[in-house]
Amino acid sequence: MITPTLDPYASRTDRDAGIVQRVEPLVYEDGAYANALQPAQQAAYARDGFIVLEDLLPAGEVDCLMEEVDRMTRDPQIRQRDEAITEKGSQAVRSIFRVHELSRVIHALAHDERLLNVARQLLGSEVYIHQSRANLKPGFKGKDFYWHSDFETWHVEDGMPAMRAVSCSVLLTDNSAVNGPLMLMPGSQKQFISCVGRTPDAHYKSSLKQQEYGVPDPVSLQLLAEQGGVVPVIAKAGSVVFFDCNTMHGSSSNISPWPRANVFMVYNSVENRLGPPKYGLTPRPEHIATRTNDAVMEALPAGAFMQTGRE
Ligand code: 6CS
Ligand code: FE
Repeated sequence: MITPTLDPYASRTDRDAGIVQRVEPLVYEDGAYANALQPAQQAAYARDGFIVLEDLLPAGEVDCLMEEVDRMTRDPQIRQRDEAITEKGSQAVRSIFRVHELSRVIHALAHDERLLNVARQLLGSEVYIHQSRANLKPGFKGKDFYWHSDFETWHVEDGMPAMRAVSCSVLLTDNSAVNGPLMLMPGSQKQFISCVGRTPDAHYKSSLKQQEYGVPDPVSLQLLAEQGGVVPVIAKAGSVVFFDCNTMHGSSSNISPWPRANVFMVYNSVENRLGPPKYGLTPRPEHIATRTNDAVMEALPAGAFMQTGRE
C-alpha cells in the first residue's frame, strides 16, 4: 500500500486517475534570463506548450547530424550497449540514449547557442542535459510512442521535482503526415494527468520499447484533446520543436517507406535537479536520467558541431 503524500503530482499510487492544475509557469522569469525567443514566441509557447522553429538548421548541418546518427545506429559497439533500444519484435533500432555523450558531434549540438539559449530563457536558469536520445522511427518498422507526459515519468521514476524542463527535438528527416510525426495537444501542459497502476521494478526495460505504466486514461486524454485539439508537427528536416516536459504528446507507427528520425535533448534547470524516485523505486540508469554529469552548460557558436571530430 502506498501512503498518500502531499506531492501535487502524485501518480501511479493505486488511486483513480485524476487531473491536477499545473503550479509552475511555462516561461520562467518572464523570459528575461536569455534573449532567444521574441515575446510573441514566448506567448505562443506558454499558450500551446510547444513551439516549432521552422528551418532553424541549414541542410548542410542536418546532413552532418543525420550521418552521425546513422553511423551510431550502424556501429556494432553502440548497438550492443544498454543505450541502444530496439523495436519490439525486430532488431531495428528504435532509440539510442545518451547520444550527447556517445557522440562529440551531438555533444556540440546540445551546446549550440541556437538551442541552449532557448532552453535557458524558457527555464529561467542555467541548464544541464537530463536525457538525450536519437529516435530513428525507421520506415515500415518504426513503432508508436503512445500518448504520455514526459514529466509524469520523470517525476515518478526519476524524482524530477518540478515542471522546469524542456525537450528540444531536432528533425533530421522531414516529418510528414505519413511517417509518424510527433503529435502534441496544445494547452495540455497546464494540467497534470495522474495515472493509475503501480510502476513495476526496472520498468524502463520495457517502457522504452512500449510504455504501459504512466499511460494516461482515455477519459483524461479525450478531455485534453477536446480542449485543445491534436497538432501533428509537419515540418522539414532542420526544424526544431521545443515542448514543455508536461505537454501531452505521442506519435503513430511509421508504415511509410521514409524514416522519421530526430534527436532530442532534454534540458533541465539546475534548480530542478533530480531527487530520489517516488515510492521507493530504484533510480533509473544514468544513460536515461542524469544524476552525476549535471554541470552548467556553456554555449557554443551556431554550427560549431560541424567542426567536431567524429569520434
Ligand atoms: O521514460 C522516458 O524518459 C522516455 N519515455 C518516453 C515515452 N518519452 C520520454 C523519454 O524518452
Ligand atoms: Fe516523450
